[in-house]
Amino acid sequence: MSKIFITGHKNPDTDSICSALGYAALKRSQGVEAVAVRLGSISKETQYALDFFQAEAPELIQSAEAKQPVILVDHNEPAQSVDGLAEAELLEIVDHHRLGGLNTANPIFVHIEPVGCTATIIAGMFECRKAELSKKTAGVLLSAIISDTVLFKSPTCTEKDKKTAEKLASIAGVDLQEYGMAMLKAGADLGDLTPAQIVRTDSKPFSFGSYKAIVSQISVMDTTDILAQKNELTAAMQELCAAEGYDLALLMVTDIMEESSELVFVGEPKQLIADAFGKDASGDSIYLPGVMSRKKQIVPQLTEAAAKL
Ligand SMILES: [Mn+2]
Repeated sequence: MSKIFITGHKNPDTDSICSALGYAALKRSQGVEAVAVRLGSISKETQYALDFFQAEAPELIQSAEAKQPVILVDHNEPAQSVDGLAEAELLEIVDHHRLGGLNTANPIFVHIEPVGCTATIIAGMFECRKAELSKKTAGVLLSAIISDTVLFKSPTCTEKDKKTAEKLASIAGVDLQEYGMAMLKAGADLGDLTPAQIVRTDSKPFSFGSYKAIVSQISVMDTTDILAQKNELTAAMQELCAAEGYDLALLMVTDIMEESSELVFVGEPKQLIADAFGKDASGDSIYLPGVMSRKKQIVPQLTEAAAKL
């Protein structure tokens, strides 16, 4: 069998990159030929984590060849996965998202658990398989947990994520709060990102009933600067819908400090957004206090509203 590719989702976030690296390290420690790959560019936050722990970024691939053995981490929806997945040989899924319509020819290993981060599951696998966790891998997995749980502030965060992060921080030799804030700050630096890049960086496609939507998220320490560009952002979102055939584009502008999101949107039906969040959605954005999680506080609400529309 050729080398197994372990990949996170398209437009990879820190969990998708770091869980792929961590799971590949675990597999290799068990004598399995596996390599982490990625389906898109590395974000500033992820780059900060990789640099800090001197880890190499996974190799970028465009698609999977037929029969290529593949393991999916941090996602399971084919629309978010590697092109060519249907013809590849899917071996395993390790994830913490909703199930999203995958069919397989053969029985496969699946570990899906509703915790805050895929890396939490993978750190647990190191423990139960009695594999040695290096400082580098511990740091990389820790970074994913900090990112996905927004340093434990996200409602997706569980006690298990926290406990795991504490253990990983002590192996990696970092102060959890200090390193965590520094990493989140690096990721929240918009720098020279254009509106088109902001909209595409951390974005995932979904189907809500018969509607095709793309839901993006950008997390910042202060939303003032980014919301000042709302018109440019909505223009970029209109373009994205036209180019890729989405009915709706939504962008969560998440304020890490305030623990809230401004949900910016374009497209139709706006009624779907109004119903999902119980707000007047006739404009181009709504304010959602306490909302930080796409997976738990945006996608299920839209899914449910679409079923009733
Ligand atoms: Mn994740």
